[in-house]
Amino acid sequence: MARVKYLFIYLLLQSVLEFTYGQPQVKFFRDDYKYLENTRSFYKVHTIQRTWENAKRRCAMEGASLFYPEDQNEADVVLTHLNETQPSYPWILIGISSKLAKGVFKTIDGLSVRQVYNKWGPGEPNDAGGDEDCVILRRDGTLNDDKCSKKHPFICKKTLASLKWNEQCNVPYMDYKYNEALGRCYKFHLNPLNWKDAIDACDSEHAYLAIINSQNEADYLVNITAEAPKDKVKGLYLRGAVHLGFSYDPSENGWRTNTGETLDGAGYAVWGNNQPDGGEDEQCGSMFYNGHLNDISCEVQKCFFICERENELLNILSERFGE
Ligand SMILES: [Ca+2]
Ligand SMILES: [Ca+2]
Ligand SMILES: [Ca+2]
Repeated sequence: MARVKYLFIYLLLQSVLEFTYGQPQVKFFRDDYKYLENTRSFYKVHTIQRTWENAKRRCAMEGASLFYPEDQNEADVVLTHLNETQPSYPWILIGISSKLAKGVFKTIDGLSVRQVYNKWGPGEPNDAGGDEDCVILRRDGTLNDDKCSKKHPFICKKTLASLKWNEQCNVPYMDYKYNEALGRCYKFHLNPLNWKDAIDACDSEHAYLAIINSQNEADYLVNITAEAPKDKVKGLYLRGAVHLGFSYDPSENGWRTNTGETLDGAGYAVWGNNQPDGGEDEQCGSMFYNGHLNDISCEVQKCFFICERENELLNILSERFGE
């Protein structure tokens, strides 16, 4: 039995070490991205349709970029992949636009369209109505300029060469920090968002808006908040609080974490002075920089926020070694 156990641990360590040292061999970005060897890149077909700007932002939030074909080969490979996964989509948005200068089509990384795949459809780009600055790739492989305000499916792309692996947190995002005592990873987001958008931002990193489950965790979140270079962030946003994963649930007539627990049940319910104080205007959750809870608007105020993530692999390891 002991030998079987050690063999298992050995194999497990082996897989950890591959992640750590074997980066070029590890062809994994996220489980929702498909690796295509032919272009040595990962792709995700997004089925929630978005405007061009929103699509670009969503890909960036996932640590990727809005796809455009670099050449005929990539156009062929990705259209084949699209055919196999979403055969009903007539076209997708791609990372080429003329938003900066009318008629001058550039990729999101600043290349002229002439330097990349640029097989326009007949008569395109025609700038119909003087209002077509965002490019779509049709199923037949031709490009068309279309209105940027229209929502379409799109693809995010990550090259293998640009992939960096955060070995401690088992994610492709280097800014997640592992806390050994808590067995969790956290990221303090320095781009202020409203509560709902913060949920989305954590979700795009396969994490969730942090939930405090103990005084220790509260202390740690206070620490990383104190250490974050917040003063460098200019602009209009609410200072003094960070969004957390809880909100008011009218059907329960009480506060619940985003996993559905009461605050006491989750393990931490220390409110700030006179909080909650916002009534119907403040039905989402945040934490003052000192760790005390505060109700906050779900959509009005932008704040910093913290994402939390469990590290499945490390959990397995600690379970196995701890038994
Ligand atoms: Ca057009
Ligand atoms: Ca937690
Ligand atoms: Ca409040």
